[in-house]
Amino acid sequence: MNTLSNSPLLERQPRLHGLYTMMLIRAYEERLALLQQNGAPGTCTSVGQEACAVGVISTLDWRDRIITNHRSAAHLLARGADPQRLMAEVLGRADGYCGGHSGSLHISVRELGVVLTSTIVGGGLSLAPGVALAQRMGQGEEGGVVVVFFGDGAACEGILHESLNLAVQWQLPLLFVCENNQWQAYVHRLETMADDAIYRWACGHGLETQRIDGNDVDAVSAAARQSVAAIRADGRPRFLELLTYRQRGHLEPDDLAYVDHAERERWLKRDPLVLMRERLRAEGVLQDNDLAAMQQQVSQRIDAAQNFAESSAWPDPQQLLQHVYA
Ligand SMILES: Cc1ncc(C[n+]2csc(CCOP(=O)(O)OP(=O)(O)O)c2C)c(N)n1
Ligand SMILES: [Mg+2]
Repeated sequence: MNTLSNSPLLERQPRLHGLYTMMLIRAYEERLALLQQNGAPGTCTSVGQEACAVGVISTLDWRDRIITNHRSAAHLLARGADPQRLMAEVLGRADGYCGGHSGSLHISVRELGVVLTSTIVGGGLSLAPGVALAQRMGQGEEGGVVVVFFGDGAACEGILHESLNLAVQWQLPLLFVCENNQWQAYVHRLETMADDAIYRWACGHGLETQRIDGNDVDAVSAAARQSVAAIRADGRPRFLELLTYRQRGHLEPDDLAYVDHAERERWLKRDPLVLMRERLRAEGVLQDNDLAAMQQQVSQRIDAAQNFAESSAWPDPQQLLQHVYA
């Protein structure tokens, strides 16, 4: 997980650690957005959705595997990815996790159990039952759970129902996590769904489902902990719909001209970082000086990540086809 060996405070307090990880994700994403506005390769950020990644992934252990999507950075950082190697990858540099060959959209990190990133919308859903079947057939660690993250747009594809059906039929240890962030690229979700309660669609296949406030990291982690424990106990799939909001554009730069600003304002008032920060303050867990120290450490790590990434070499052209053919 994140290297916080010099921060005993965070180690003592898992919820402070969660807030710290959300701050790290936010700062990483905002730095990348800035770099993209200045010509760096494009990526989709998950600003506003940090509580989903941190809430779910904080309940996993090293037996578990993750399948992510085009908003992959939050999932990777919550899993403990090094921001330096992640940023190097996104900038296409040799020191990145995949040697600069994948960018943010196709990254996989074996040592973190991040099996793949699918930028094909719904692609992760099509592969997740296979990964979970391999797990069930003994190819992973005993008791491991597979988690697939996908969006509300992916949920509108027929593949969701094929995956749900197979997961139930084959009794797969698979947690479906739908991050319903209200947007499907430049289309609002209510324009594409006759029934906007995605969690109910999974009920039809016989899964236990929950719809959770995805901006409340405590609520997300409680639901995920319960779901993961249930999957470990009976080997059957579960489904979570996390209601959240994509604060930035689909890609950078994006002037958000198509966005309903009143709706956006309502969601910004429920920013997941602010919610958690104020709750921990009210509980007396977080003091102002702790927050300042956390913010300073986050800023230093993001500056270091940018320096590392920008000074990393470009990949050797001779290795262009490495890992392309088996
Ligand atoms: C099969 C496919 N169709 C279209 C696209 C273009 N596309 C990329 S992201 C996206 C929207 C996906 O919406 P959602 O699943 O809600 O994820 P979010 O972007 O909100 O995280 C679309 C249409 C794609 N990558 N793959
Ligand atoms: Mg969406």
